[in-house]
Amino acid sequence: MKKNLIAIAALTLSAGFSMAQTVVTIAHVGPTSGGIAHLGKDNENGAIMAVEELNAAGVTIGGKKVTLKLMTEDDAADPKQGTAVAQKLVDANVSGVVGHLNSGTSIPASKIYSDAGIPQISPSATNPKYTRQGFKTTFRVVADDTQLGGTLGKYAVNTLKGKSIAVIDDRTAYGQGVAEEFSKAVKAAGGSIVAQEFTTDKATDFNAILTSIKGKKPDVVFFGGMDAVAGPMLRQMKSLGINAKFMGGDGICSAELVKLAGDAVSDNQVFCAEAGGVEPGSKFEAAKNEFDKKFKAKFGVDVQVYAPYVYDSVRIMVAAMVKAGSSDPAKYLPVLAATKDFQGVTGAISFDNKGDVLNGALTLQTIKGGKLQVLSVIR
Ligand code: ABU
Repeated sequence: MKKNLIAIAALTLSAGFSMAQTVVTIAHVGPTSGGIAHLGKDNENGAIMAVEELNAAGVTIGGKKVTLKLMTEDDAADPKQGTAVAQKLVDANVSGVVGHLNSGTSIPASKIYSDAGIPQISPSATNPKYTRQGFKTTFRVVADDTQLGGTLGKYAVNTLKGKSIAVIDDRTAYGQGVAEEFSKAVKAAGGSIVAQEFTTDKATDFNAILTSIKGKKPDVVFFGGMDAVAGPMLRQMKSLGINAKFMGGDGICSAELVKLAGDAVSDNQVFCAEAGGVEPGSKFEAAKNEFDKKFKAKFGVDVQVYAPYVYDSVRIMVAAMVKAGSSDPAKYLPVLAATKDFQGVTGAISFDNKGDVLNGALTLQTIKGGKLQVLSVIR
């Protein structure tokens, strides 16, 4: 009898989503080491906050009170480490995954989650391919690079009046993808791409490519990549006397960029777009501001970019489990896919048939007075 009880208890503790479980494990993955660890940690903190708040409020799934457990993993923004972590999470029988942060890790990991039937919501991977592989398990709560690059390309030509535009990318799935979309939109709007250069997501010295770009006298430089690379690049642009406007996608639209670039940027020189956003004056603006305040009070740092999107992703996943009455991925996945008008801190979230957020927003921003300032929210 005693042996049987021990066996039942062991089963209860080890099974990922058995009938007897009271612990539901959700995973978060992001790069919490390496050059963009500040962004990975930002995302992870969003997940921690969501899980703690949900547990404090109480979660009942299928008539049973459950405790949510967050399993956090570091993929170092590296595709190989990303797939290794994905396999580890599948082996651990997690009920769902929020992550990864990067397109370069989210895309290869998505095949592993899809094969295992485990839902994955990326709060920040913007390469369109992520949700275009035909996987039923793949979701994203932000706009994609077609929207980002397209809007920024039009803006460079029509609003900034850029005629000669230089493009640099870091050769990652995100950087290359957003730069291509940007270039397409520039050409469609009548601008010309006068230089096309490449770097990597770990580079720190851009003198050779910037010197070459300087010779082409561009009025706008677009960078497809992340803030950790954009910051030093902006400093080196200043040293070389390149006064062009500088643009990038959501990867550079962070609180950290302002610190990294420091006094190398002048007001209204840098333009970027977050792949989401809430309209000023909307009820979501108040919710987002409240989130930002709570986040700062809890972690002692400002939100970088994606933490609120992670927070919403965790809550959407748990809401689907509650509605389905099960944390078994096979049971709650169809409910997750049917998410409609979820009231998040980043807006009202519904998924389309690919798993992408419907009618996603972009928030166009500039650096002014040493801070990121919102110019407009575009849908
Ligand atoms: N969306 C910018 C950063 C993440 C990524 O897509 O790689």
